[in-house]
Amino acid sequence: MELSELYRLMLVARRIDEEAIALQRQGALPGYAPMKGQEAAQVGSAAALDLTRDFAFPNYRDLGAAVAMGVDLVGYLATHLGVWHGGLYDPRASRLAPFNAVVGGPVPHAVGWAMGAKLDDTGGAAITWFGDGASSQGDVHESMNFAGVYRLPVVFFCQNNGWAISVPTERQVAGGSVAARAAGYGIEGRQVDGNDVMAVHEATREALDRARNGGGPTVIEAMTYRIGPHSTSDDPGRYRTLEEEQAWAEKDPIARAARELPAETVAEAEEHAARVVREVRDGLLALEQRPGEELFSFVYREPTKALLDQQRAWKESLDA
Ligand SMILES: Cc1ncc(C[n+]2csc(CCOP(=O)(O)OP(=O)(O)O)c2C)c(N)n1
Ligand SMILES: [Mg+2]
Repeated sequence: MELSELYRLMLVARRIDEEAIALQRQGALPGYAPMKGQEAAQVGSAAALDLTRDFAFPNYRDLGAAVAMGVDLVGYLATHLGVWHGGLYDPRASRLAPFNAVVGGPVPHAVGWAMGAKLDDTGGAAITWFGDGASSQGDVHESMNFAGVYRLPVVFFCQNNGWAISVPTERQVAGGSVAARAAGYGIEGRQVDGNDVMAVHEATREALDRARNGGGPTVIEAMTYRIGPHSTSDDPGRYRTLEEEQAWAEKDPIARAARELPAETVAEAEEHAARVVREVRDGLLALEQRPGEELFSFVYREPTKALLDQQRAWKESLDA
């Protein structure tokens, strides 16, 4: 994919991200995890997927992946609205699993999917996005080892954004590198400049090709930065310096890509992003509440007695 196209996607992600924060401030969204600064890592990697056969497993901060994969953004952001179990988009059709708020949670899911793809010989690969903090979860180590043993078609894409809420990478990642761990699992590992969208795109394409061709898993560690707060209820001023924030703001992936593009391409992308933002905002605000009854549906195939008791109590409380 060309830089101009990746730029357009990154800018949509940036502007929707800003809009989501504004909607949270207006009370329309209960909470949101901003991804400002990580557009190149997310868009560059997601744009490398083959949506006819690959599948992606994101966490809570991966709006840029949803944008690059062409997911219905009203349906995607409905997850943050908390109106239903996960978003209101179709994960199967879009190839993007509902995002996971469990740190490290999507990683074993991707490995399980990759095991299925290998057994069924589909030729598809899985990708999962997770953070530097998530990389120290047991689930992530077990997943990498399992994928290494079975040589599964999966790309472990770590967005090292410097922080796990208020804990810096150096207190989270022993040995200093997530990519270096890959060697211990007998798989490929590499670090990329996570703010260089073309470099991320190329590295991910290579890793996905290798996975699809039986070459096994890859760990990619994209070095980037979370420019904004951890979430709309976080104040980063309490744990990091303004100098650090300013130094990284200068490496902004969008400004960096814009410097390499003609001014009219940049202006046209801005107009396009503004249009998308209007549509998404109108769509989100028009969403109706889902029936409360759905709180109890789809939890188990056969509802448990405890769940049925809760459902009854809930109904009685409405009648009271
Ligand atoms: C299993 C689990 N433990 C703790 C939390 C609380 N929590 C939410 S985000 C977060 C930090 C994750 O940091 P990182 O993996 O670097 O991702 P980032 O938020 O920086 O994108 C923590 C501890 C959680 N959601 N799930
Ligand atoms: Mg992090």
